[in-house]
Amino acid sequence: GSGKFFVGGNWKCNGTKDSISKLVSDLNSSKLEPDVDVVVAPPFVYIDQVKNSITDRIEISAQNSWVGKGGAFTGEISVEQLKDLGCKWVILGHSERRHVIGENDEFIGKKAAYALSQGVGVIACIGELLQEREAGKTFDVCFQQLKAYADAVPSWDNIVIAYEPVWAIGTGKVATPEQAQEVHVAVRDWLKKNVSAEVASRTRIIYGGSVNGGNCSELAKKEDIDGFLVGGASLKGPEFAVIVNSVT
Ligand code: G2H
Repeated sequence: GSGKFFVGGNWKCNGTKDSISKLVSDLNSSKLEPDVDVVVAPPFVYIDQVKNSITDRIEISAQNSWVGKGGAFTGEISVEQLKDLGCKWVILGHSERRHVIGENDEFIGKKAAYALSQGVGVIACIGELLQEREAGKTFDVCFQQLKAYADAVPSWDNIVIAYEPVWAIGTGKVATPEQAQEVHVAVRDWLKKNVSAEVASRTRIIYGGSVNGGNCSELAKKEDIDGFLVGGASLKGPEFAVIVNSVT
């Protein structure tokens, strides 16, 4: 794989002050392999609580950010505010934001560029719908989403790509290691042809979609799987630790 193994926990819209306090204490007491970047993405309203109680070993990500500088944008959260709370990362282009909220490629690309301009790393999600996979369009869809990032960002230094096939998200239907590896290789080739060989070899490409403590180690063995973005299984501290420790 490329670079340091990277495991993110995307808590999505889950948790209460109490459940998050328990999760943080479970994470603080779990043994995590040293050679892994570990990141958790709490809901905005709990970021401060988490940052103030979690070990420095684990970095904080937001699940979304506003597309530019803060101001009169009711209900939005700016990158500046995320930085103020100690966030190092933001997840952008998640399928739930693309397909439930309706964010498009161009808007997501602009968000990525703005976050990077403020020094916040981007977990840049891509992935095809089931009907797109069945129509043989998996690579086309992923490449189009990648191109939107590439057109917008000045550098790939602070980007991790998360391949998350939409049919595998929250469904319990994980991609096989071969299915994930096939797309990861294609993404790396795309970067090589369209960005640079250096960016292609250095950029981490992580897999997301129903990763759990039972399926992570087979996936982690694949050459081009450089880590995971974990949803449901990241809400359980001990299971998340198993996934972090699946680094090979
Ligand atoms: C994919 C993933 C985390 P889950 O969205 O981003 O969620 O692991 O629940 O499928």
